[in-house]
Amino acid sequence: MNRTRAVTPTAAATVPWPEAAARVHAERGWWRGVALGAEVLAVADTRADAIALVDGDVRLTYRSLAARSDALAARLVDDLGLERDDRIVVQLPNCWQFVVLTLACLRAGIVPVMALPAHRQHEMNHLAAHSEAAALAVPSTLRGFDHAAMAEGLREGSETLERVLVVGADVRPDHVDLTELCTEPDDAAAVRARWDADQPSSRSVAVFLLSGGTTGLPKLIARTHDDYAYNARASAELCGLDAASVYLVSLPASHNFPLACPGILGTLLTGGRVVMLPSPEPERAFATMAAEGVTVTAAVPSVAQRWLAHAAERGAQEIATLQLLQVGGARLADEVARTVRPVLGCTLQQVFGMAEGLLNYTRLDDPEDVICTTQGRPMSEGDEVRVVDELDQDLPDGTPGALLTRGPYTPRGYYRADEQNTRAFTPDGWYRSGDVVRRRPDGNLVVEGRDKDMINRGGEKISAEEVENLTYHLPQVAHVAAVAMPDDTLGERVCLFAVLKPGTTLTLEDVRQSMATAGLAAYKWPERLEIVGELRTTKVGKIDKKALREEIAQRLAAGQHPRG
Ligand code: OOB
Repeated sequence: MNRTRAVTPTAAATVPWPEAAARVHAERGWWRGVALGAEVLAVADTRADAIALVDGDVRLTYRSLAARSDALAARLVDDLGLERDDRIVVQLPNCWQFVVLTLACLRAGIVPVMALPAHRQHEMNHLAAHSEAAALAVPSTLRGFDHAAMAEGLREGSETLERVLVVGADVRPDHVDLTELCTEPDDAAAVRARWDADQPSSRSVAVFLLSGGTTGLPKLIARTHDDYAYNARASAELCGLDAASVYLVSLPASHNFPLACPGILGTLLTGGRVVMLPSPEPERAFATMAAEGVTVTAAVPSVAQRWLAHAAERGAQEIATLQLLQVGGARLADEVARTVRPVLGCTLQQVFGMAEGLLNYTRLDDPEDVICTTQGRPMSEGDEVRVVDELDQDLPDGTPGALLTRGPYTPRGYYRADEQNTRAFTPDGWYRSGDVVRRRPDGNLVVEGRDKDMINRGGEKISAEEVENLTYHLPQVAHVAAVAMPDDTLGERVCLFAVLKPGTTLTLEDVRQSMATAGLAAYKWPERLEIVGELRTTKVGKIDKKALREEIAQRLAAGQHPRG
């Protein structure tokens, strides 16, 4: 390809594990020194005729999935000019092409940046720029939005983006039809041999995940082949997956939870079957679980609640094959947890995880009390967890404090983010999760809250700073604070407190319109605006977000209308 600009090698901007830690991870067998794509293909060889992937009418055997992935890897390089270590921002809905593309990237050592379908110009532009991506993969249109047009706009404004890959009908001549590139090759053995002989290093970056976000723009988390393979493989083992497992993906596939906890990759590493569904809407999710004999799936609490309501009304016959429902991404209320087995007839597993690494799971054979009232305990013997006070002093079990963690699948820093890393990681490599937890004497963690400036809207993470920064673009705004307000269905939504400049007015619609214009993903737009005379501050003069959260919670409880 005719490169207009040299880009940073991923290794140059990735914080590695210290060599001593890496050695332990390898000695303990957590890191296998094998590229993740090769590990999947080794399983595929033993399950060649079994169905690996289902998306509507499309059913791919392991043989076909492997051949298509290797062929796509070759086409990305030979036909499109992509090179090892190039980045590609992947913004696809849950479709079979997502899986083929991800595996192709793992085989060729091209690094997917896992964007969400809900992202818009604001996020996509940042992801492409920060990763210095050479390509984008998008649907042509999705839910009425023209992703291909957005992608073209991004390419025009970018120095690195060369290729736009599109899934869907009517692909423009200057874009690449990804589905066509995913066809089976004439000579599967040849492409297989090519990538077997030319594998990316297991220590290199396999995928970029997005951080839940506390800063102005989303950060990138570089997950290596070694660590991400372990993440998926150990999760699959803990969840009891095997070749008979059928895993339904209805959360956005690019999120760590459905991608590798154990998700798509963990299922493929055990020879099971992955079923892709574009949304968790109960009617279709239940029908799909019935048709495909789904045995395991993942949901965020708000989705689990919709499924519970659906089953309470219509019965759970359709999901009779479902053995395990994983719920995570946000706090599941104990009362709701207790209804899962009686109403859905399956085992509940609580998952408290993060794209940054650490995964906590309740175990399948835990007592009902542990499953329903805790968020589980670390997956790996290699996970280190500390619960500390403001001075980073360890707290005794039972006392809530900030969760710090290190381990074999928790990277030691964000990608290209030296300044943020000094805040988010301790000098000896502990990740400050921003979660406030209590550890029980049995080792299980209970999530009590958080000390990070993030709003968790039904599992979708929103950085208060990102919302505030965009609000400051409005000429009427003098001061602003975005905080979480409680919500029955989603847990939290964004409430904006604003102080206006004298003589001006502002409506919620004005704010949302400006965010639409700025190209911010819609799930981040504020859903309530409170105009106030001043923002309460703490003793040290910082905006007192805790007081604002309490204030809006009280106003909602009292049924009061927004001020302004
Ligand atoms: C998952 O990953 P992220 O990166 O979208 O968000 C991580 C944050 C955690 O730090 C915590 O604040 C919150 O989401 N969270 C939970 C939770 N699970 C995640 N808060 C309370 N209870 C839970 N069960 O959300 C994620 C990644 C892998 C697996 C599952 C979830």
